[in-house]
Amino acid sequence: MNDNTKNTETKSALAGQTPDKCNTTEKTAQLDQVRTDATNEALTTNQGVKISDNQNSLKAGVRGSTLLEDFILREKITHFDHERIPERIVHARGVGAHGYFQAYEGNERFTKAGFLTDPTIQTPIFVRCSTVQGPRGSADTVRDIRGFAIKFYTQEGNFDLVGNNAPVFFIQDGIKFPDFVHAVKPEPHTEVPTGGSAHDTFWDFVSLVPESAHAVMWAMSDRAIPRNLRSIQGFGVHTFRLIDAHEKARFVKFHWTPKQGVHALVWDEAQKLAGKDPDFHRRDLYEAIEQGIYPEWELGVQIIEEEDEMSFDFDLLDPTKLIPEELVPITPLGKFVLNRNVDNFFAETEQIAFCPGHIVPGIDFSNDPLLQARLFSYTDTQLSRLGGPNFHQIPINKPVCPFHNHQRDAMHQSEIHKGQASYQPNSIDNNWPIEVPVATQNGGFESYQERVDGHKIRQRSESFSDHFSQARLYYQSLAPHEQKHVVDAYTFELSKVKRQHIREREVQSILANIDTDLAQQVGKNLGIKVPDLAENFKHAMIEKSERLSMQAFIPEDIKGRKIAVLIHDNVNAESVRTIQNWVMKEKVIAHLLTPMPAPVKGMRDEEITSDGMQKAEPSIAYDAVIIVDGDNSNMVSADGVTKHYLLEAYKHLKPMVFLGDKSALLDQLELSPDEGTLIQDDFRHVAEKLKHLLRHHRIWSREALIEAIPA
Ligand code: HDE
Repeated sequence: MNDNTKNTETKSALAGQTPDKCNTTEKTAQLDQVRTDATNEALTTNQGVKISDNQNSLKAGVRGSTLLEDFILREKITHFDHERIPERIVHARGVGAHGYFQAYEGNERFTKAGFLTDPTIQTPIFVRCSTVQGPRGSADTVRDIRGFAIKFYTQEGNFDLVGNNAPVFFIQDGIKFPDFVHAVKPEPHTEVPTGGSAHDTFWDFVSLVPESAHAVMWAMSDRAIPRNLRSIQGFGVHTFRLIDAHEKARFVKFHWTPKQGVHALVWDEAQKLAGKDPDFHRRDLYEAIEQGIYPEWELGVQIIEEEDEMSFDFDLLDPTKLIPEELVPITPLGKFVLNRNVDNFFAETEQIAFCPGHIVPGIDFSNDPLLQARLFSYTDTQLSRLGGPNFHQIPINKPVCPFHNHQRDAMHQSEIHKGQASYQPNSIDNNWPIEVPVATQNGGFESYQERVDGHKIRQRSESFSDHFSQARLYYQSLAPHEQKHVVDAYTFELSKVKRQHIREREVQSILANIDTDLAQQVGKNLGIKVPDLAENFKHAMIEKSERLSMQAFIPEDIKGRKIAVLIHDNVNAESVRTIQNWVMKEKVIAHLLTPMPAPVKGMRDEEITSDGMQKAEPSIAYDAVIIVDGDNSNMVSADGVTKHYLLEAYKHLKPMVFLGDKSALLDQLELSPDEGTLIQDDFRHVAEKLKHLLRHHRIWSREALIEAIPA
């Protein structure tokens, strides 16, 4: 028996479980096992030598030069000098969390994968969400597609579902990926801009490559500025296969849908947050999990029988196309929950290594040429990022099931392999480890036996040639306010493009082919004439798909939504208590925000502790604002910070509750009260209405009125 086997037994024993019923506890125990022994208090060098002085280097006299012989100093500084590893070439900025996946009943109809078919198992998972363009230190809220990668530590090996929060991608063939990434990344002569696509090289590339039209439309929509990472949808993008126990294959598209609803920032908020709180998304996810508000998604698949492969007006292998849910509804497979934060960002979030090629029996690939290139790229990139081929031994990447083979040595080898036989077949070590035939229970992996017959050619299939009809389908499926935001986003981004011919090409050759109305609005804003190409439009199989609009994802509750509660001295403490009770019941996150960090006094001299000061916790970080009543109208009306807070929340279309007599304040602010401004004496009378407004996220009807409000 070799060392890996022993490790697995120890892991299972630690978690008090048998290896085939592994759960999150076992993964935690595994990670704990690698922690250094905290019971031994001594500070030591990496060689175990106890250190007597960690404050002073070794010098030739108290005022003398530092001695080269100081091995303690040299070891410490050398290690520090090498603390950083290369960041990911794309998706460098990310945040991760642990959780579990649990399958629903009945999935054996489609797959033999154990973790999808045994509803009694909670499979540990690790999720990492990321932006694509920006470096590690860039802001969270930039306009960008979000990566959404999930590692399932299953009993049959690790399965990585490495998806995005958009269902389509910018290119059809992996050979274009370096070109696309070079175009969107900061420009090489200035290393500007950080985190965004509003610059010449990006728009030069996408206006020359019409296959990008659909994905660019998603990037210009509100999907690309999510409110938080708890409310983004996930998509596997490519067509994959599920294989059942009779080796029957079906094509599938993976989807994961948040229980929290799908919500976005407004553009002004996104830009301000990038400066005021660049860590907004990572902080939000961390704090929600710490507070026991665990985000949850339902994992499902659109299933296409092999005989129906050709029944669409696009190619299932084309990653720039989605299958409207009206044509193929989603079959739910299970749910996953994020319920544990990382202990160490570097060890877990930074060192996790995903690869779309990590699949398990019951799941297989399709011939999507983008997916095929990805199968190579991800393990390859880890060689330079994680320093060699043993990155699977890093705790966060280790499978929880036994793994043995004859791969040996190499950089950062952390196993001590025993025995003489590191080859197969062998008679010295009883031919261990052995191949597992496919036919046995829990058999070995076998690729789906797809029949292949073709010429070796560099050519794109004709079935990949329609680039515009689904971009139009997406635009036409959006709610009017979402369409307006798309127009605004194209206008903003193209306004940052210096070269007129690039702006013109995007509007006249791309947008005019997508939708005349969209092209004309953007063209008008930029002063560009738009040809009417509508006669030549090829139309998608359906005109509109409800589920493409974020409006289709209104959550049932308001768990985890964030409310700013503004209070001043002489506040009505009774109202504060009523709000706090409601907050507990609805499991929302509410912060009592005060003029200064010091506590404020209630009307009866009660002391009320501050959760933060209004200047430091801006309205852009919250979903709604309540200003509490009290014997303090003059003080509130004279507080410029509070007035800015309220104006900004109004401008960002947030539900607002004004308790008590706030007529003077409202007059000063010159706000037109609407369905989203709730004016009441008693919070209990507006609580249900506030909940309704929060579920629907923003007061869209207000948008037409706000242009006049200063930023
Ligand atoms: Fe990636 N991608 N990608 N990608 N991708 C990486 O892998 C690549 C693509 C996605 O949180 C890299 O470990 C190629 C589509 C996510 O660690 C790299 C192609 C989709 C993440 C790489 C694509 C994605 C990555 C960089 C075209 C959505 C972050 C570091 C053939 C379905 C994973 C790394 C994490 C990361 C290559 C296209 C999603 C360089 C060559 C399509 C979520 O290997």
